Parts: sequence; C-alpha cells; structure tokens
Amino acid sequence: MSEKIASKTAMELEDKYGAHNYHPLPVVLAKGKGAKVWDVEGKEYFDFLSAYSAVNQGHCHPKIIGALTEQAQKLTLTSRAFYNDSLGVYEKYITEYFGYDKVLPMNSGAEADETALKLTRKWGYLKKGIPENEAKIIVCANNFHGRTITIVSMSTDPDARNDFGPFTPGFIIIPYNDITALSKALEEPNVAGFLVEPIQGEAGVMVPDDGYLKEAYKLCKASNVLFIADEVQTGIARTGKLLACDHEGVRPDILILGKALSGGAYPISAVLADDDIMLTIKPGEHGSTFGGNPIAARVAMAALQVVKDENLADRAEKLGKIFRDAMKTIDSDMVEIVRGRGLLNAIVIKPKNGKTAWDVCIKMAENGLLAKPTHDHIIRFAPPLVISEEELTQAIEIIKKTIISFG
Ligand code: IF1
Repeated sequence: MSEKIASKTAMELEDKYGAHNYHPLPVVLAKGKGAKVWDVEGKEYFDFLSAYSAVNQGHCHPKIIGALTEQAQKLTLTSRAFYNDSLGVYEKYITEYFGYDKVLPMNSGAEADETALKLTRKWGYLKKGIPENEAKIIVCANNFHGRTITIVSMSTDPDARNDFGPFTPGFIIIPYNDITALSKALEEPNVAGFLVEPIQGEAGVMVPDDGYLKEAYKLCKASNVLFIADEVQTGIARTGKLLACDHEGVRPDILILGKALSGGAYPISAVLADDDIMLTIKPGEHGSTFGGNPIAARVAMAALQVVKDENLADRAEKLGKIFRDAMKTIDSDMVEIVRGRGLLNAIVIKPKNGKTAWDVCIKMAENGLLAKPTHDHIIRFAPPLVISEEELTQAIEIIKKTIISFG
C-alpha cells in the first residue's frame, strides 16, 4: 500500500474521489519531522500551519509516536462499556495538569464543543433552575467552534450556514470583544453560559483588548452564568502560556481542548470542569465509542508531558515576539497589520497589482514555507512550537523575500 505517488496523481485522486469540501494549496505532503514537512518529490518546507495548531509539539514527536505505537500493540479500544487500564491514569494526569475535578474525553474539537454545550444546558436546568427548554447560551459573532448542525447554528459565517438549516435554537449572538454587549445580554434571566474563544482563530487571529476575558468572567460570575473557554486552537502553549486564558488569570468554568492535546498524532479532545458542573451528566446521557480509548489516553499524556518537558509555552512566547517584530519591519505596503500572541499570528495583506494573500501563499510554498490564507486577505502563521530560533530566522527570511518580490 505504500507505493510512491506523484503530486499530480495524488491531487487528481483527491479531486475525483473525495468530496469537494476543501480548497487545498497544490502541495502533496509525504513526511514530517519537527517544524518541517516534505512533499512526495522530496522538497522541504517549513510548516507554518501546524495542522491548524494541532502539531504544536512538532511532526512525529518520538515520545508521542512512541506512546502511540506501544499502546497500539497492546489494546486499542474497549468502548466505555468496560473499564480499561489507561483511561483512569490519563484522567488523573490531565485533571491535575489543568487543575479541574473531572474530564470528559471526546475525539474532535466539535464534539468537545457539543459536549460543553450539553453540559452547560444540563447545569442550567439542574443547578441554576432555568425552566425546561428555556436555556440560552451567549456566543460571539465570527466565532469558529466546528461544523456540526448545532455549532453552525451559533455561526455568523454564511459559508458555514447556508442551506444547512433548520438550526438549533437557544443562542444569543453578541459582538466579540464587547463588554457592554455581554453585560446587556446577561440581563436575560435564562442564560446558562457564555462560550468564547480567548483569541478568535478562524476570524483571523483576533486578539481581544487586555482585560476583556477577565471582565467577561467577572460579569458571568455576577449573573451565575458559566464561563466556557474554547481553547481548542489557543490552548496547549500556542499563545505563550499553557492556556490563552492564563494571560489574564482567568480559570474557565468549562475548558474545551482538542488539536494539540495529541500533538497531531490522533484525534483527541476533552472537556474539563469541576464536580458541581460535570456530575450533572449521568450514565447514559452522553458519550462516544472512541472517546477515552487506551491509545488516546496514552498519546494525550505523552503530548502534554512534551509541552512541559520542552517548555513549549515559554518558547512560543519568546519566538512569537521575534516573529512579530520581524514581520513589522518588512518593507512592503502589502503588509497592512501584524497581530497575534505567542506563535499564533496573522498578517493582513493588502492586495497589490491584483495579487492577493492566496498568491503570496503559493509563492511562499515555492520558496519553501507553507501557510494558508483565510478570508481572502489574512495569512495565519502558526509553526510548531518546537521550531528552533535558527529555523525561525530562516523562515522569516523566506516570508520577507516572498512579500518583497511582489514589489
Ligand atoms: C477545518 C479555522 C483553524 C477551532 C476551535 C473548535 C474547532 C476548531 C476554536 C473544531 C477547529 C479548524 C478546523 C479546520 C479549520 C480550523 C481552523 F481555519 F477554521 F479557523 F484552526 F484555524 N474550536 N478549527 O478552531 O475542531 O472538530 O475540527 O477538531 O478544516 O475545518 P475539530
């Protein structure tokens, strides 16, 4: 099955036999190590997408792959009909790591978000005393939480919603980074929770004002409303702290994690909360066949241990500053705005002579660096956090050279 395949053939196969729900850059990857990937022809690239921040620990980290292969040879899946000898060990590890009473393990980020929404409603009815079917959850405009029907029901992006209705009711949508709007929305008595991304990723790496999260948390507490942080993309050292909420000393009532929880080796997500919230869900009320399987348990422990052992949060903080400073000195009017935190950054590109962010990404790929445009004019830059300072310097040179080549 591992016959060699040319780029052109690989792309034709995906186009002919796969659903057309993506528009990838024309690069066919075959290998990854640390901050680098190689295409089927052997060309080397810096990976500045990191699978949308799933590969924070670098491609094929030996400790994570070691845990994966070791467990894969012993026991892969038992379902939750029985106990297994890895899940409890992992649950103790991750709850102590993040400081919560309990964890609920799932697989994808969207599933973890769905889990958090169900948990919030359950808590709203059982603990807050909201009348049946009246629970509301406040969310932010331009959010991204995944692709399920309920999640796109909270979305304001036409591509995410068009022709996918009817939608799940029960959401109040307010502008992001707007404390006054939150305060007003909290006047409604049946609000159970406020779901927020500490930095909006898909929206183009929108960093809120200093103090926003802290103030939002305080307002939620004053109204007996749960503060729910979607740290699927921002969590696990990406923004220069273990969690993006740590920048403001906020401890979410419900914490949602995914992506880098496995370092990209396996689909693993998790919801963390204290007993008062988590124990409102009873046996039979929620779950998943694969959630908390022995491979996932061992992989997640290894992935989280790497983050600690290799000081990835501090690295992201330090290298992020170097990166943004370098981007701000690019002598081109195509660079309109540079923003971000840690190694989650974006550049807003002003189109020039008909050339857009897409053209810049195509050219960067030719020059050996992969990144993907979002919303036509924004390029997200999020390398694996294990990238060395020397590699980062080389990558910065590629980005500079490419942008300057557009004149
Ligand atoms: C795709 C963007 C990133 C997320 C947050 C939940 C999920 C995501 C904050 C769902 C997923 C993804 C999925 C990916 C594109 C992507 C993305 F471009 F949309 F904005 F990362 F930057 N919460 N983010 O960012 O997690 O179910 O996918 O595991 O291809 O859709 P999932």
